[in-house]
Amino acid sequence: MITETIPEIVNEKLKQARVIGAFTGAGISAESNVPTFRGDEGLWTKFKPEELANFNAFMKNPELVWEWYSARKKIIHEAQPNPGHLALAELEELVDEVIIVTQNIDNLHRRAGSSRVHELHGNIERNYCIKCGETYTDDAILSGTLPPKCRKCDGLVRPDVVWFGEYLPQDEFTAGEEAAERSDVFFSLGTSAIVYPAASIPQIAKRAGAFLIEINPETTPLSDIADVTILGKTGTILPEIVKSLRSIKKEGTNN
Ligand code: BV8
Ligand code: ZN
Repeated sequence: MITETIPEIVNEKLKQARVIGAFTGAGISAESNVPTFRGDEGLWTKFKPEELANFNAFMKNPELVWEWYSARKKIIHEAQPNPGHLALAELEELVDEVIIVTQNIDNLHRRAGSSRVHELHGNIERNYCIKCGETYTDDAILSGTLPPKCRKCDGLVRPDVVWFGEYLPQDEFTAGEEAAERSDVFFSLGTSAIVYPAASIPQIAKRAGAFLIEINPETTPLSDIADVTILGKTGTILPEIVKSLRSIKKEGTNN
């Protein structure tokens, strides 16, 4: 079902749910003014993410790749969690288990208060030396010249994110698969669902029997298998969903 409003079945499924999973992409951070990847307002529209977020591009032109990442780091440092992130954090008060499996590297789910977050593609606030593995915070490196060099071995320092052609952190991906398999209701929020193997997570949830709810302003390849696709912004729809679940739960306790 593809709709612009929240169908009653969503409230029914959420009321009964014990475990809720949420797979999120750049769209959930769009209302925090963090640009998405493939939208036309994309940060560096002249480049495709695949061209910059890859190891060869980094080795060939570390200055350019670091210009892109330091621009994004500055935007993310200024960014605040938006009502979509906050609604997911609030859901933890209403449901036994809420597990976030995110492709985002902006740390906004944790900053919104979500306590169980699995980062499939790393975290832009972490950096490490490609030679000796020494780790660096943003403060340590953004004040210096780019590309940053390791103070221990003079190796190149890179952001701790998963680039195209690189493997995802196995523990995070396994945790994401397990969350998908255990979820009664599984959300796919603000993602074009085209980057693999991350995009297999909501498919695993559906195959394992979860009720799959997609919230995105446009349809995606996932819309074919989602039980419900709500065409809208997560910053608008998620707070509405959490508000009605809260009142249903309150009624339940009153009578
Ligand atoms: C891998 C971190 C095994 C970095 C990212 C050829 C060679 C090598 C690999 C491949 C290949 N061909 C295909 C592949 C696999 C490749 C892949 O899937 N490519 C895609 C493009 C087809 N995957 C990989 O390479 C992965 N690794 O396969 O390793 C391997 C190993 C060796 C050799 C071969 C294979 C690694 C993928 C991880 C890449 N890293 N990010 C960084 O961020 O800098 S991916 C990047 O895309 C982000 O993580 C992002 O999250 C992710 C997905 O994008 P979305 O989040 O969905 O964002 P997008 O802009 O696309 O969509 C936003 C949506 O939000 C839109 O639908 C929009 O309508 C909506 N929206 C807008 N506003 C709102 C909204 N929604 C709600 N509310 C709003 N207000
Ligand atoms: Zn080093």
